[in-house]
Amino acid sequence: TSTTSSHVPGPVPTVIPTPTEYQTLGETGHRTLWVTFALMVLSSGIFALMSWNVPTSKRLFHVITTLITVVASLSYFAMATGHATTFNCSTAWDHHKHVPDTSHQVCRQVFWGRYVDWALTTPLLLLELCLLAGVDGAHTLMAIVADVIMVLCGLFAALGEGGNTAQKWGWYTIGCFSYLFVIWHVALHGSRTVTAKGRGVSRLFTGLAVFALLLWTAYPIIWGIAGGARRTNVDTEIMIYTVLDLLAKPVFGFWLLLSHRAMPETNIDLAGYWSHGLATEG
Ligand code: RET
Repeated sequence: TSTTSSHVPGPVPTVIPTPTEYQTLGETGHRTLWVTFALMVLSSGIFALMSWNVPTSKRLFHVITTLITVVASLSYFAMATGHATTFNCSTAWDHHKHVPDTSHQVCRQVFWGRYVDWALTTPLLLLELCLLAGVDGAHTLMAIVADVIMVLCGLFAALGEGGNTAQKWGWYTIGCFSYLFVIWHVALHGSRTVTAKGRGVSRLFTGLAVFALLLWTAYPIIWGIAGGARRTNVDTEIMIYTVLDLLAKPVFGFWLLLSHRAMPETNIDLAGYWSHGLATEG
């Protein structure tokens, strides 16, 4: 006699598959990723060329600005070729009744490459603002650490439980508090220290800082609507982030480097630091 269950008479167990709705990028989103990659590469090339006639000791802002668009180029290359992405699946959400909709699940495409990009480039953007304003190292470092925590919170929120969970919105909330800490540090200390650098630098810092503040604040709003509540399709999300990224990186960079060229008092002399390290007291 056989002992395998296939010989046991009775009802055949059946698995009822949960219908799945995939929210993924389409042709428009895909093309947008490639175009953004090309624009980031082009900007990197122009930024590198802009440092051509600048002595190495005065290239700090050029180096940081170029690095920012180089990292963005890598991130967009990864996303355009289908890397740095995954699907986050959860039970669907009924937006009218505000309850889970158990009839199907939703798997939304998450481009985690963005968070790798942001974790590297937003600290560099903050560093530029702090260097421009003359913010001390301690406060610059605190702002940068809070900024990295902010981005990691966004990553955990994006990759954690997919539905409208306390976990997801908890990470998001912690991220928003970290962001407030960043603004507090850069705006408060920056506006205090920049006055010593004169009117021109003050005006430039204020312009760049307000521009950055408006743009940066759009990111958590878009995140909440698109990645968080899943109220837009993936292509729309890609296009909005592209506009923000182009303004926050290449446009910000051109503004900074062109103004910097016309304002010798924005130069930062690292020569002493490179050759002697930081001085000790006493
Ligand atoms: C997240 C979600 C968690 C809460 C907050 C966020 C803020 C993100 C920001 C991103 C800025 C990106 C930039 C990219 C440059 O190209 C992570 C979306 C507050 C501020 C400037």
